[in-house]
Amino acid sequence: ETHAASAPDAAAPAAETQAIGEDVAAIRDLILAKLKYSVGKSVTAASPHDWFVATALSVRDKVVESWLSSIESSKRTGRKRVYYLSLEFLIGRLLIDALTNMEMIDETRAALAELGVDLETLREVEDDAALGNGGLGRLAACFMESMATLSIAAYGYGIRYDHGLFRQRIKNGRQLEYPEDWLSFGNPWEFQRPEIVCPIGFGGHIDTETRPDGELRQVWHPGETVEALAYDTPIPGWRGAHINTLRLWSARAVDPLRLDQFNSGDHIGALMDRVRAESISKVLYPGDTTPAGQELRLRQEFFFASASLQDLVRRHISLYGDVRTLADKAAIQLNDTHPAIAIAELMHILVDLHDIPWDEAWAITQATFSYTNHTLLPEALETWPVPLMERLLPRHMQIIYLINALHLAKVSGEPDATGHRLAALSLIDESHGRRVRMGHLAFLGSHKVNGVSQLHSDLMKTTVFHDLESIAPGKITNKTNGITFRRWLKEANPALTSLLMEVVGDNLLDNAMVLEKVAALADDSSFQERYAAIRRANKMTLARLVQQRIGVKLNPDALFDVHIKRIHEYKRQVLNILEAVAIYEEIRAQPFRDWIPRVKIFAGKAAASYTTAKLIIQLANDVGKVINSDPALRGLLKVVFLPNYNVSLAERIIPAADLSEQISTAGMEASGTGNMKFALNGALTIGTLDGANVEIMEHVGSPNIFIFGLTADEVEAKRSQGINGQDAIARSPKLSEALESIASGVFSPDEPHRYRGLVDALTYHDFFLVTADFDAYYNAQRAVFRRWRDKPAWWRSAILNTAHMGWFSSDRTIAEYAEEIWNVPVTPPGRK
Ligand code: F55
Repeated sequence: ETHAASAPDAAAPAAETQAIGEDVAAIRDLILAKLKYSVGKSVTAASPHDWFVATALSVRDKVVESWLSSIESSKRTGRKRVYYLSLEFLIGRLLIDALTNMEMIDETRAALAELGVDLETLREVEDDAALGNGGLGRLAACFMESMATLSIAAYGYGIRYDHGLFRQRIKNGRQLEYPEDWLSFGNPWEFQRPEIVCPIGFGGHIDTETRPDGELRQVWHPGETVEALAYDTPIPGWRGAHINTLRLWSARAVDPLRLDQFNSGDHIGALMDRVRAESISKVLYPGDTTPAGQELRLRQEFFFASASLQDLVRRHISLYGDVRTLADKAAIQLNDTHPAIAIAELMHILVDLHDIPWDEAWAITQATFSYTNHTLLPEALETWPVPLMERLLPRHMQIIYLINALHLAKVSGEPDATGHRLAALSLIDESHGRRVRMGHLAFLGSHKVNGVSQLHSDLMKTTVFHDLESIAPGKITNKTNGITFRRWLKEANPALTSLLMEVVGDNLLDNAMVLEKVAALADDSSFQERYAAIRRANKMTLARLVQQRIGVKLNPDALFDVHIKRIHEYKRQVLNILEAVAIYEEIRAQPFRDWIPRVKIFAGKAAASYTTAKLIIQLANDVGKVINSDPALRGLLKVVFLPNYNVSLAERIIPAADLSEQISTAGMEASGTGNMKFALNGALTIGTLDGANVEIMEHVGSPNIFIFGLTADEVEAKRSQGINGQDAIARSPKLSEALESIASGVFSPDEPHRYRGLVDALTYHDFFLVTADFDAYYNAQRAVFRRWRDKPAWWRSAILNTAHMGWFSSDRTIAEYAEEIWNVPVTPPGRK
């Protein structure tokens, strides 16, 4: 050691190797000890899963070491804490993530190799934590990582679902849903906290009592109580400098056996109560965009909001002794409206349990909360029927009425306070039965409200929040989404990351903006070659996976054109399929033109109840089946649908993509985050001017992205003239032919009319403007082909995409939330 310090040039490498050698031996011994004493297996009997658990527990030890210091230091410094409330955390796998952030991955790989174990095998046996539907849940996971990276004292609060998002299988081209069971082999990352138990009430009645000071107090006596049990998972930030806690709640019946009832003979009744209580955390609601609207969902929302608020208020009081300083020491971020009932719960806690006067309680609440909106789709805005709220949460419904009365009283004095305006501003929607507007509640109870891309935040002000914005100008701000580069660059694409680090230095993951330095090499042919070789290798790996999973052989030199995300009409997978069908017919007509070999890759889940989305999955599979087996194509076009899209599959697909499909109807995709993952890894985007695509274009430069189609304004104008597709179809022979072959059963010979309804809808009622955008999309795809033929031009564009994506790091997004919404300091990571 001393020798290395005095003679750094010659001796340093040897000393470093020796240090690593010692680390490797220590890690190897720790893994062996975990295998023996914590897993209870010998080296000879251990399965890959046993090795995974032993390795996870060994890195967890290092994580815990730092975790306890982080908790201690947050306490000592009295730092303001951030609470991220989300019904979803779409985490995926944690082994490689923890090893990466603790900077132990190379040593651990070597230690396992000494034991004859391959780290990549262990990576694959970990179940994804799929506690989310899509972008909203994945954003929460990226934010947890960036908050730790920036040393923000943050807690994630959510539900520990026994079953995450359903597993998807494809049978005869159709989606089947199977229960997901991520906990069946145990979860080595979490710590149960049996001492942290919060009682959660439902139903019952309210008594009015007189306080000693003569004031009245409302006392809620719930008719039913469920317990929330805490499970903590440490979330390490980059370089392990700071570790935060993800606290997930599991529901338990108050007295699981109710021996009195058992003894009195009603054991069925006792078990029913137990099942009812514990069903709250059984399963993630699988609808994205459309809210579920069922009682169980409202019970989930209140269960976790109440547990989290009780927990953080208790922590605040134990640290600072007075609940009235909450807003100085806590910022609570609502991930969409799903946890918005927390606003009424905090008012209940402050007013009913701590005797704080209403106005003061409301000021504390507004100063503490902020709300992120993720969608403008009217059918996706969460509302709850007043009668359901009155039955399940009678006191909270009273509180909401009072918030509304005071709010409407304030605005009704203004000169423009028409009945129409007051109806638009009210917390209660009276238009189809009386319903509580959770977006309005979240807006009123927060000091800041944000959208997730510039376009989306702008549209919030002119559409759903127009009236509310007028009474609180400046409350709506923009926080364009981001992604964590640790997972979506280093862990998913280690080879590319190493190449980039050679250019920009090894602080790439500390400060993503250094990526800009790569732009200087965009035309460097030897750099282009190395960049392209990495893509080629990633495509080979993906091709092997596709062969294994669905038995289709892919040509790694083909253009990999990728469309992966939840299946939804607004995301327009149908537009992409139509282009595939059009090209299929052209290749058959002129098989010997110089076609560009291309693979269309689809993946994504449809909500089980979303019939049209499921039909779109079937269409993709049916089209693939015909195209992939047509010898006339000589392999020039393949269409594959990869089943069971999830985080870990995305990590395989994205680094192998040449083209990224981001083709939503403009104005409908709030942001998108997959778009960022692709562009960072150097896929070119074909996309509409929607969500964050607009900002991606501004950063990567319009020559390096293929933008097409109607803008959000044009979509609005077009819709106001009618959404009949007949004119667009009549004007486009390629589109009419493609629609005709789908409608006539070319791809569904066993049931020729299977897609009649779908084609009729596009023809007569094309709300998502697929037909209106078809020609523009088709032409944009031809521009992609022309770029692909010019290989130096293609790789130049790809490299410039990577180079200019630094701004989309979730570290940047979180730094903006910290500064402009939470008022907490950030400490960027750096080399120790
Ligand atoms: C889940 C449950 C309900 Cl009830 C409603 C919506 C969802 C959901 O998953 N929404 C979702 O993923 N929204 C997406 O959020 C992303 C992160 O902000 C955006 O990038 C994306 O545009 C948006 O659709």
